[in-house]
Amino acid sequence: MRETETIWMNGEFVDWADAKVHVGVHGLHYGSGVFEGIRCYETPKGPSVFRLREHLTRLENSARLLHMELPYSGDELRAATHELVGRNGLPECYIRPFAFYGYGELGVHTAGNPVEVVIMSWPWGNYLGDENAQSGIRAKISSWKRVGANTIPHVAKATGIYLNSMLAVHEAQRAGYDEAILLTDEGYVADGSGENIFVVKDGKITTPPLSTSILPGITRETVIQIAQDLGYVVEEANLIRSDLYLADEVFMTGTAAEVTPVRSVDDHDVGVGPVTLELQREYLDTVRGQSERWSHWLDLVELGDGVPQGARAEA
Ligand code: PPE
Repeated sequence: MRETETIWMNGEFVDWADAKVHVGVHGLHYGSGVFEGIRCYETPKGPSVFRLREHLTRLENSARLLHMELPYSGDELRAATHELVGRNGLPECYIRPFAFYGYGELGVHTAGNPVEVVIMSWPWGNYLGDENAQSGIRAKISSWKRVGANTIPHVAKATGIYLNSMLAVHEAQRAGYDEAILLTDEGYVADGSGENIFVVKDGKITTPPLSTSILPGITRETVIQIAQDLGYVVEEANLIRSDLYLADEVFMTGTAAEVTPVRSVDDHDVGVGPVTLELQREYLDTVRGQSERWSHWLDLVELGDGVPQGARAEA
């Protein structure tokens, strides 16, 4: 992780090195936290956080699903995010808001523990590797099943749930693959360890529905809208592993992974295809403010006086 200047921690900016917690925090022992992954991109109008409000709404929903009361409103977290990006001075960065039960009582029940909230930002390239974003990744179906909807609410981006992803990606990489694809207990395709999945077959695009225990990805929803706008038919439907093997194209989406082609699944070559590359190009144009149609998704970072940073730099 590349360190930056400052971290927003419980309402204050602290130096990167000082953003510490005690080893007794509840979240560390039981994975009782919720988080977000967001990206800020450089656009012609200045640094712009992509779909910040949607990410903060998902953070609030994740907290609600855990009966966790966030001590800050979405507007406060949005302002803090803007200020953090401005202070760290990085026009392109990854942003990680994170809320967890802090120090107070140990024991699985969370009573007696304050909710702590932090926001970090740092530079982060493509999750699956910048080269893989062009040439595609090799994926493997995991022997670990995606946690079911009645095990942990998968709609929540909760920290503890990521043990499921960690086990899957470790297994895949130990076997020489780049990324894991998890199936549900029933055998339907769910998501990658940190990405949603799409299949292209005969010009039609299909992605698993929310009922397959996926995280409701904001990039997933973004790519569905962009694809429909380009005239593609996009369907949310159950997929089985053979659909991946026989696909014309497979790709993954995520804030960190952006749009990444999958070139093989379990050694069945799929190849990197034109639909994936077109959607990847359109997605990157959109997040970097090159597409008027979707400019409402860009949340321009403003400095304290309300002047967008880019405008100030030009002045
Ligand atoms: N599924 C999972 C399991 C997941 O973790 C992510 C995000 C997605 C789908 C895509 O969601 P969205 O980013 O809203 O399009 N994974 C984050 C990286 C996880 C990590 O910290 O590592 C991310 O992309 O930020």
